[in-house]
Amino acid sequence: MKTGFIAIVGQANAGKSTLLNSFVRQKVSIVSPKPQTTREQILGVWTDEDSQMVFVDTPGFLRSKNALGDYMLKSIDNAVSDVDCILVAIDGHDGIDERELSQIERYRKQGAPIVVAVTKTDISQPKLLMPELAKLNGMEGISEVYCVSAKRNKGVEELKQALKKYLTGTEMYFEEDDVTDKSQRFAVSEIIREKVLLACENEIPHGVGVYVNKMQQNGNAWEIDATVIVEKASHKPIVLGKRGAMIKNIGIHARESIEKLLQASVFLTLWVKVKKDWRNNPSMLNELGYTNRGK
Ligand SMILES: Nc1nc2c(ncn2[C@@H]2O[C@H](COP(=O)(O)OP(=O)(O)OP(=O)(O)O)[C@@H](O)[C@H]2O)c(=O)[nH]1
Ligand SMILES: [Mg+2]
Repeated sequence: MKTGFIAIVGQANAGKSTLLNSFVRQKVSIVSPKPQTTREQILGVWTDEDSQMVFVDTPGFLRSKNALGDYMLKSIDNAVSDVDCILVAIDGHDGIDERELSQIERYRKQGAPIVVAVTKTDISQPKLLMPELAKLNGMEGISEVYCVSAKRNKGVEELKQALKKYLTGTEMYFEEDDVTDKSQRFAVSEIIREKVLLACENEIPHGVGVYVNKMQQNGNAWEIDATVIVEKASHKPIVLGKRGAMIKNIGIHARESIEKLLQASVFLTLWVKVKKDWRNNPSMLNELGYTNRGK
């Protein structure tokens, strides 16, 4: 049995979480077109007959502007230390820029082998991609470069198989049927946050936190009560929408996804509350779990 950890890092929106979900064939990390969707390390576990691969999803790179940003940066640093391989996701349709190259340079210092996954090849133009790939192939410190489309499931299996050779462990870290290290409660709060991100524009998504107040199973149904926290009073009416239409819509989509996750009926109640500047408030960050939640 070969086992080990593979950190997935890269710019915000590069497709890291989509790739992680594709590796483990289940949605364990939320996805949205908004940058900074992922806020902390999330493990996705893949076990087959000869290996256990633990993929570590991370927040995209950011310039931290508050305590939550500091936490997110710390979780990237944390994720790349002591892993068997660092998988750098680069958005193939966006092109490769200096930021990506300098980050690869930084990772080289960690000592783990670096593999590059050029993502979103389904929407990249081959003519523009070729010179970029040549740039990467010639770069010192990169062990391999793979092109994938996680959305179309192209190249993902090949990449996963190729990553097995970097595993250095022999002991299983998780049970055979585990897919993530996170709890159901965490998954529920993240699903609600994902639906808010998909529904809201501008700066609102960055200042949204979700707290699950109650999660109770009654027979084959779950009663869930959660609060969507916004950081400015002016954001509350936007998230609520005209006569509550927006939050109702968020609730409908969240409920559908949670029902899929829990394989049961769900009664979901959502509240919206303002907690001014919560991203800089240590006790709020703690309450929302941006410390060590989900375990
Ligand atoms: N067309 C296409 N879109 C993709 C692919 N992979 C990801 N996306 C889209 O790219 C956007 C960002 O995807 P995420 O997986 O959330 O990206 P991320 O790198 O985890 O982003 P952060 O957590 O914000 O750092 C979403 O809208 C995805 O649907 C792909 O293979 N093809
Ligand atoms: Mg992500």
